[in-house]
Amino acid sequence: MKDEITRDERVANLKGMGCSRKRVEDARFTQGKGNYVDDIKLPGMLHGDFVRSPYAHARVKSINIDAAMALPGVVAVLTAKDLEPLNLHWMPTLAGDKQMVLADGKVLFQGQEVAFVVANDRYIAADAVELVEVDYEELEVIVDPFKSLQSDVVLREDLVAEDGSIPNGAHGPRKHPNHIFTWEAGEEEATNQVIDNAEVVATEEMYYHRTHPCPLETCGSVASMDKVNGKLTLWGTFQAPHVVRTVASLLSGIEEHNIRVVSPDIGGGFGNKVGVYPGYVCSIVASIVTGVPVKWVEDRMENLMSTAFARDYWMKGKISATKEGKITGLHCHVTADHGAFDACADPTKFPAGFMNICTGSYDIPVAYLGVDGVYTNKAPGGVSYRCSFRVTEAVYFIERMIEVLAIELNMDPAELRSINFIKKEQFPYTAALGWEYDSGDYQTAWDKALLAVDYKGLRAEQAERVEAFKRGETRKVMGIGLSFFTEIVGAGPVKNCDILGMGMFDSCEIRIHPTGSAVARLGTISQGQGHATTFAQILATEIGLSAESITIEEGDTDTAPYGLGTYGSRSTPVAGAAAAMAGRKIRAKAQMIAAYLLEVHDNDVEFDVDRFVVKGSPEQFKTMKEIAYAAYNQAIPGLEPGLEAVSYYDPPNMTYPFGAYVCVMDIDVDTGVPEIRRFYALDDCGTRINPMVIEGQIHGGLTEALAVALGQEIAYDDMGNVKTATLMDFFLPTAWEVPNYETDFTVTPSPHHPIGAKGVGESPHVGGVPCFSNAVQDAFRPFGNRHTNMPHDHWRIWQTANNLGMHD
Ligand code: MCN
Ligand code: CUM
Repeated sequence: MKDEITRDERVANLKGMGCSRKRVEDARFTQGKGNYVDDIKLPGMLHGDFVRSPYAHARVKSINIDAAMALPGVVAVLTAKDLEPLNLHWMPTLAGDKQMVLADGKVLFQGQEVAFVVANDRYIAADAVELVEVDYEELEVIVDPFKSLQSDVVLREDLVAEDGSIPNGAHGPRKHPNHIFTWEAGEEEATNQVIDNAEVVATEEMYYHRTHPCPLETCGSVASMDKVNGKLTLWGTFQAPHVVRTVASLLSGIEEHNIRVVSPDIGGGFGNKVGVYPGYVCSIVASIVTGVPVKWVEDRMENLMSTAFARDYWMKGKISATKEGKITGLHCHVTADHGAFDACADPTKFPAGFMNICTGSYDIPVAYLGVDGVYTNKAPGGVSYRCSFRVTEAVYFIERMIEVLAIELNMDPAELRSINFIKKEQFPYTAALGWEYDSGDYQTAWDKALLAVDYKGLRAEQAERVEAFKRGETRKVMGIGLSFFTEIVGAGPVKNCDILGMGMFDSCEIRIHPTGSAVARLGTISQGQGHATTFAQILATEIGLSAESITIEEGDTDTAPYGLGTYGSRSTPVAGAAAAMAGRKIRAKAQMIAAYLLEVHDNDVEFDVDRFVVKGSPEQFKTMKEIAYAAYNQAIPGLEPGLEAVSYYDPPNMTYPFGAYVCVMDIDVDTGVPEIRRFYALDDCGTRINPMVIEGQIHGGLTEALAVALGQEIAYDDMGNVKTATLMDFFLPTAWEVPNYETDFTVTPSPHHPIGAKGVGESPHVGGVPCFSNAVQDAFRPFGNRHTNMPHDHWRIWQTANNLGMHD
């Protein structure tokens, strides 16, 4: 048989890996056809709303619901007392702690859930919230973790024994009633010895402020308990729907097969939707109590005040080096403010996430990390926000320490990085704090980045600008922000990583239809990352059917195979690998079918783009479409009918994407306004599945990095009031603030991933925050700046200039 199109055309038709295929989901999203939680409307559905605490710390003396219940349209008002008989007034957190679902005797942060009002519509519910009378007795508020560890005020009375002793927490002994855990990695004594005897030592303290992912769609759920068939259906903003099903079953006692959890379209997650919130539990209980569906959707203020925050890390570092700039040791201590309940979303064995990647991209012989988790009167949550489990903190820490060391050594910070990079031939590289980096070529990426921006030229220009400033010819200073990051994504080997005991594998199930199209279901869930587009591309290349004819489904636990969900940029490293492996199973069966049809031995056919050909005789072939049909209409000896496969993939290691970023900034010292002149981002995420989607991820992550570095903050006053709970106060960048990003790449495949791909979703944020911050700090370096804390908003930048005497 002669082919009508060329091989290149056949490859192009597949729209497989490497192709900038347009996002298939966007036709729906851009035409108002998305289906989000709040779009779900069920017959007879009721609406829930929370009474929340105005105080950050108070005893709840009484709750009077009479007036609220008397309001027409109010169906129920739930308090902790109602949940207690069901043992649902508290719930387990992902970090091994427990959290009040509704205030049980006291409140511990402003905005904490106190009562749940259920009414015929959202407006009545909101009115009734105002009618619930709560009698509070204010208690002393602690918002400073250092003070918390010194205070006589016990925040979590439930965690102190009657004799006053302090029982162990989920992560071992606790030093104080307000202490959560101590977590250590590396060798402290050996590190101290090296640092004490070093030629050069730089020390610095830095605060990575509290912030919030703030997805445009807030969190919400709709619960529907069908009492006739005993089935609970829960729609919600879940980044890990299967885990929610298991937890819901364990908590409620409803058998797991009777629970269906669905994540419909999600309007941005960014980590905010990993945690389990009281609203989810209350909507379930309310549906069980009332017998009709109950919806709960939070508003913007509720989202910013009470759901998963990010960061809030006080970091203290010491780094030592030789006079020539070779780093010899690194010591890091963190005081981690986890708020009122430890509800961080980390793999169980890692209470401070992967903070122990804080040796960064550098070959550091000895290191130590100690983290102390502390309770305060702030919202619980933690970790989330494009972070890869605290990797933003780790990279910010090391990239600031490098800059400070460069000042100490009076050396160029780009050169200092070069001197210390882990070298290409050292991979796989075992870092001092335990991780095995899979692959990397840092120097090549760095050289490419520095060349692209003409780094030398920029430094010369900066030096001239400093002189001009000193001569009084300009009021603008120039900063060159550098960052080189190594990410750790793809949790992760089941032997190391679990969430609530569930090993962190992931899954893909493929069903090929007789006409050669397919549906594939995965254990992950897109929140905007474009999985429907990109997973189909992996499968297209692996099984030889066009991506256009492969439907991707995620998020419905009744149909998708069990998976651990989407966060920590794990979808590509784990579910992407499962997709490739399932695709290969399809291919293996297809090979047998092809051989049968072509009347040759199995080993005499080979895969070629979209078909199996007889080796050495390319005119003899069967396309995957033909093979799919044969799988259903031919009786093939020794083979079952049909063409399906499933893979549960336990990755042998995580993947370690990396990148080199440069930001050039001009700062007006009189207004404190930074102007980003240039931003160059080189990312290496191994094999690239869809370059356009990758670029979109990078633009998004960089913009969120800009936000965090230059102004975004969840700030509290001493009374524990949240000062930034609206978008008037909480900085979300718009097109106005966002510069033009130049993206670039190198490709260093992961050696253990079936298609060599690493994750990328969180990389730009992880590398971006230190890059923007370093740009601000570098602008002031020639005037004596060493370190100033983020967020670098206009006021703080102005203050920096002022403190350096630049307004005199
Ligand atoms: N990709 C690719 N080639 C690679 C790696 C990734 O083409 N080598 C593509 C993937 O196919 C996928 C996207 O890039 O379409 C992101 O993949 P990956 O890095 O595996 O990350 P996840 O899909 O697991 O997404 C999670 C990550 C996280 S943890 C946060 S936080 C974040 C982020 O994604 N939240 C987002 N990006 C987001 N983007 C949007 N629009 N919305 C969010 O909530
Ligand atoms: Cu850490 S934010 Mo993402 O992992 O969902």
